[in-house]
Amino acid sequence: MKFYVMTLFKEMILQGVSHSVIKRGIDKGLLEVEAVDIRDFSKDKHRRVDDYGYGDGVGMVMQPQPVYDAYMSIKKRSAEGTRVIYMSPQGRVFNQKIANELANEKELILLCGHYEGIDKRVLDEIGAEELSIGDFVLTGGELAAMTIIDAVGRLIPGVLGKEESFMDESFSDGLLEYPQYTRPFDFMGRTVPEVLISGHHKNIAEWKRRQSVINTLKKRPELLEGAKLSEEEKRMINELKNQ
Ligand code: 4GT
Repeated sequence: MKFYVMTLFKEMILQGVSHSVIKRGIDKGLLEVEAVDIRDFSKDKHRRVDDYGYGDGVGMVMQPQPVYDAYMSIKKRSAEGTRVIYMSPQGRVFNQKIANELANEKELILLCGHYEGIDKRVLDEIGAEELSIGDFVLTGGELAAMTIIDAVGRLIPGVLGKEESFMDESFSDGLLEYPQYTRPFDFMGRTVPEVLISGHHKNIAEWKRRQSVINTLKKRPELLEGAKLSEEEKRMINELKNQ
């Protein structure tokens, strides 16, 4: 999968994808991230890409022409129908379901704004969809774009190792993870739950599932609405709720 990132801060994007799992995905040829500097498309002698907002003149807005020209430079060499996603707090709020949906795309163009944002006319002209990573304000879209690349990139087959992708199946049913433990068995008098060292695989699987349900009920009860639960698990939740 290829991500084009339109940005004023290429180094931030390239640095952000040069570690760990995503870097390995790139090295294996499964992922590609190309950062395109919007400033390279400025026609201004000082390479400016922003100007005062119309109206009260408060705040700086990114001008349409450099964004349009940067987009066209990508469009002519990208796959037909490639979606353009403008990272914006006004967008649909990103979640695992959207990550799965985006992982089916061959290529994506992620557009990052700065200052007060980008002139609305160019967003309309290039058919940009808006996507938010949560209800808070950032100084630029780059951290949001990097979040999308990370969450979507790790879903591309082969990007995660065998062990890592096995682990992942537990969030896909809409529950939070169970708690994790590693050596030593005793850390400052706190020991690991006995079932985990029992070697009894069926009991371990049941314990993990139960812990996931308990964790979700305690920390994010609203997630249980959309979770895939057995009749027994539904009974268990009602019991826990009444305790
Ligand atoms: C928040 C988000 C985002 C911003 C988010 C345009 C100028 C938007 C600055 C940018 N803030 N981008 N994608 N919650 N700020 O996703």
